[in-house]
Amino acid sequence: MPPVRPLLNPNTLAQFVDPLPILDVARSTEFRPSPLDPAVRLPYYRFAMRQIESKVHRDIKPTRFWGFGSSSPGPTIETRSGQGVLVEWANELPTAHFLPIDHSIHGAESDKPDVRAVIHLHGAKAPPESDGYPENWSVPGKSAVYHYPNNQDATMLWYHDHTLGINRLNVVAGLLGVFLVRDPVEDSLNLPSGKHEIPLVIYDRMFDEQGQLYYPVSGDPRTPWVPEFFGDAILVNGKLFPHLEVEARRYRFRVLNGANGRFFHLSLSSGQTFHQIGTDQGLLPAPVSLDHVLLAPSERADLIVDFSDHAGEQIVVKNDAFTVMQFRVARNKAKDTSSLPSALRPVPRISESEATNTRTLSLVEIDDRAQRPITMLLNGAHWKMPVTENPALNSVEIWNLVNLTDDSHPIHLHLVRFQILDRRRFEPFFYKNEGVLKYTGAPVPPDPNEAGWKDTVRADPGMVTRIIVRFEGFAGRYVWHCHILEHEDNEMMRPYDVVAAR
Ligand SMILES: [Cu+2]
Repeated sequence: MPPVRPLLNPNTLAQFVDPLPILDVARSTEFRPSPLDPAVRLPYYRFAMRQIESKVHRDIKPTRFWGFGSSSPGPTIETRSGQGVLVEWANELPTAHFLPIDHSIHGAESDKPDVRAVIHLHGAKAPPESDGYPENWSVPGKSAVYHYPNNQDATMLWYHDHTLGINRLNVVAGLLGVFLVRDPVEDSLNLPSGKHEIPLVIYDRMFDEQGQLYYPVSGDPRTPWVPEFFGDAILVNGKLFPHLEVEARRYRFRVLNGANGRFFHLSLSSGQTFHQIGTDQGLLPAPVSLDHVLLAPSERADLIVDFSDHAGEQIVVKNDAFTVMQFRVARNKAKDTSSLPSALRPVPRISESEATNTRTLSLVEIDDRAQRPITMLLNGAHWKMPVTENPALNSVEIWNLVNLTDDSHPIHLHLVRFQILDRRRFEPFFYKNEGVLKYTGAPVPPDPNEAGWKDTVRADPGMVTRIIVRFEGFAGRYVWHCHILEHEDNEMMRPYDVVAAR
């Protein structure tokens, strides 16, 4: 076993000594022809993945990351619905990886280059050749130009690495960033905007005493993969325990859980409620009042927090008992002309009668004799097996996600948005033995803040989670997978085909 480097204990650090970084918005400096119509010229961005150094805390030495340009998270891309953009994802990383690759994992065998990257724009309705298929990786010195048409509602998307077999390591290294789509419905709502609208990208990491990223390994050097990664240092926009000076007024926070495996359960130390106005794929029908928000990896919450009754207070964002960051509210009440409308955007329910197919798909964990996880599978199938999910373009399907494991898995489908129908307790042993679903509880409707368009759903243990999906946008090959990146890397991902009508 390699010696474990002495690790940093974040609880020994002073809190709230660093200001929250506000992520830069990328500026396009040129226009290039659209691949769909050369007469149309689209904003073109070049995002170079590079090894950088960044200070995560005043009292920690600079940390090596892999970022975009000079930052991790990378710059935010902002565009409007229907306004396509071109992004060149350029791999300018070094040729050696600094996190432990498991060469026994599919797609990361020793004959593959250590450093590979392919960027997926999570939640984008993008053509298959621009979706960042996990096998379409580039090595250092190469790049890929992707076209995002953005024919979709206003929401917060995010870009991150998706490379087969090493995705979990590339994301921990820092390859992630925010992508905002805006539209006229959002414009008409008069929500807090400009400096009063702030993306918060939250994820957990581990550091050694030298301030360098640490990623744990199993006890077996031949198979260093670990089934989950939970860091004890929670970063927001790349800082540990940051603070943000806010005015005593309403703010809009675009929150992303960018963690590999940690679920965040966030609240405010003031005990105040806040409103969720949007989810993964855009605005909810109406604001939902909450005192906690639960976010699985890759889920987004669009939140309105009103500090107007808290002038002069210091409010801590908590993840259960743990400290995430601090808001310092100014002493004087601020003028606030923004609004929190009672109606946001209608979300017409997809009727179950529209579904032409129902798929029952199990989530399975395979353990060794010591009950240590070896791999995770979707419906018992490995990545390399033939495609089994092949919905027709524009058809509606219901997917029953049958969770036979003890964990909650955030399941993400590329290309599409969907609605959650319900979750229902069932008898896992009977299903394993007989292959028949025997329900032991009544269907539980989605939480109020899940009642919008989603692209990731918590499939809770012991439950059948039903989603309804219209497969629209493009035909071609995509993937669906668990967004716990350790699971995804170790087989909990499958290709799927959207099939055009003949
Ligand atoms: Cu999983």
